[in-house]
Amino acid sequence: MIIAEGLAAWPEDLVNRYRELGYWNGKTLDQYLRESAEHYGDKEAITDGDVRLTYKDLVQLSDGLALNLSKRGFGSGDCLVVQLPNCWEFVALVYACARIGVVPIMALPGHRSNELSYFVDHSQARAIVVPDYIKGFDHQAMAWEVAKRCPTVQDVFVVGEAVSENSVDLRSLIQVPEVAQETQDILDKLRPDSQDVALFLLSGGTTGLPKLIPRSHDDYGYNFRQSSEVCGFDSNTVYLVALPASHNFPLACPGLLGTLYVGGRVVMARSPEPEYCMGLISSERVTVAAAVPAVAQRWMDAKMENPNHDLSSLQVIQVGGAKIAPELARKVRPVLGCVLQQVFGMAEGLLNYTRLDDSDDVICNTQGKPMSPDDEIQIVDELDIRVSDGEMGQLLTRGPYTLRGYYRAPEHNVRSFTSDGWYRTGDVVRWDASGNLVVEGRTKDLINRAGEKISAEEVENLLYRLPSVAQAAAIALPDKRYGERNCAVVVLREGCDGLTLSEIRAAMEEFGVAKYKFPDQLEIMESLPTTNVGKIDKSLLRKQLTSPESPTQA
Ligand code: OOB
Repeated sequence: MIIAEGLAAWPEDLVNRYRELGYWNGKTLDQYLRESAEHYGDKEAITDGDVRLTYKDLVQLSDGLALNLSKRGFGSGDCLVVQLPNCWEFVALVYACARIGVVPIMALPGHRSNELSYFVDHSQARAIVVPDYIKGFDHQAMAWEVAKRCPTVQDVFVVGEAVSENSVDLRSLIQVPEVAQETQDILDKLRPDSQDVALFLLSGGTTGLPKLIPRSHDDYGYNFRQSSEVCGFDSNTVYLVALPASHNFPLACPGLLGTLYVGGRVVMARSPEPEYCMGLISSERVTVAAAVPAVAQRWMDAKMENPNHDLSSLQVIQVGGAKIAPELARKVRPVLGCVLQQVFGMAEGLLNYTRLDDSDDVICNTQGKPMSPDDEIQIVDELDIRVSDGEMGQLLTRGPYTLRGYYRAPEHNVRSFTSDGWYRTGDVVRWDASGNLVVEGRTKDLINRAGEKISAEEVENLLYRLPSVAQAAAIALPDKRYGERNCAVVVLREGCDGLTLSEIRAAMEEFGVAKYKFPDQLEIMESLPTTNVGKIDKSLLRKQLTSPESPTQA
């Protein structure tokens, strides 16, 4: 598969500019790890339960894996769908892929056969990497089901104890290579170009299934380097990965890649569960953790319930993925005893951070400002005309780490980008007097459920697969726990007996859809309101369903 054919490149003058300014420095992701190992070789890089790896260990193990992958025929431009929980093997795999130009597609542990087959088909992936089980779910069996449907898949790699005969035990490939110099020589010849795609992130898509976001070594390297700088990361940083590591936020904002770049230590948490994470923060002396607002809220509740948790090492909690309510933001310092940093980012690129030394007012009430002097921002109205200063409008952006097009998605790209390359974020924002952005809403039709983005259209398409559904709308309703919940509003076909939420959820399970996309609530109506152009009027529906008179508000 020649990836370059499906990519939209940055214009040449900008490529030159980003290079001259040193944003793009010609390094591949694995080179950053190698450089850290030169300075901090014997220092602990990763803590994952009982496993503690030094920088030297991590370099050697990922080189061993790179060598073994290349012996199995994987090389430049080959894609792998990676679905792993937070574990040291995930990190070794990311660096191993970077070393030889193999491109991981960062699937989430929650994805199911429906999503995985789509990623494989779209990227022509040659392998799928899964754990054996998570919470009783057999990922290996699912990977094989997908592999049977998708002829490009040649291997299923498994991390875990229960590796079946036809799968390959990934751990058996992660070895320290025997002759170091020989290995280096072989691998150096296989190193990709820094402009090549290093990995594919997934968009929080508004249409159908998520789009693939190509991130090059050059642009992603700048993403985590500049983030580390803005966030004050250094070799004393101990960073907790509590959100799924395949998300941009914990991966590279500054995330685990940014921590390893500065010689810090990464602590892998299997879940964001409050008691477990509080325990890790105190036993590992974690200094920085990243959370979505729903997780931050649960951590704060846990700390208030059990004030004995020792969080004295914690200096910063980064919160992003969805807007944190100012009231919750104000409680962070008194409850957790650390600084809050708001992160308004997107897998597509642009990252905004409140700065650590901003006033409490800015930290609690804004979503920060762009991290790069070369991030370009425009706030426009529906006609793409700039609004006046301080007015709300749609956020458009370009810059040294913001994509120019989704992978192999020309039709979608026409809608998501202006003709001169601005990415339409779908967020409605304004500049506040302090020079920071405030997120006020969005134009994109999705449900932001605890930071996971669910495309309304995708949910609707799934609902239409049910024989009893005549009309369907998926809408976001406010939710105490998740920030937003996914509400399915349905008109039934004449003569059908009815439909329940559990029937919908069972059908979606049958379709092989990720659980986080299942509706949380069902409303059956006689008809759906429409706008004057005949589209379902979702804002009216939302109003009806959230009004105090609504029966669902009881
Ligand atoms: C992060 O990335 P995605 O790709 O899952 O979602 C991006 C979208 C943004 O366009 C915005 O709608 C929303 O998530 N969002 C926020 C926010 N952070 C993200 N809305 C309000 N306030 C915030 N702080 O979510 C992501 C990627 C990198 C770092 C952090 C978050």
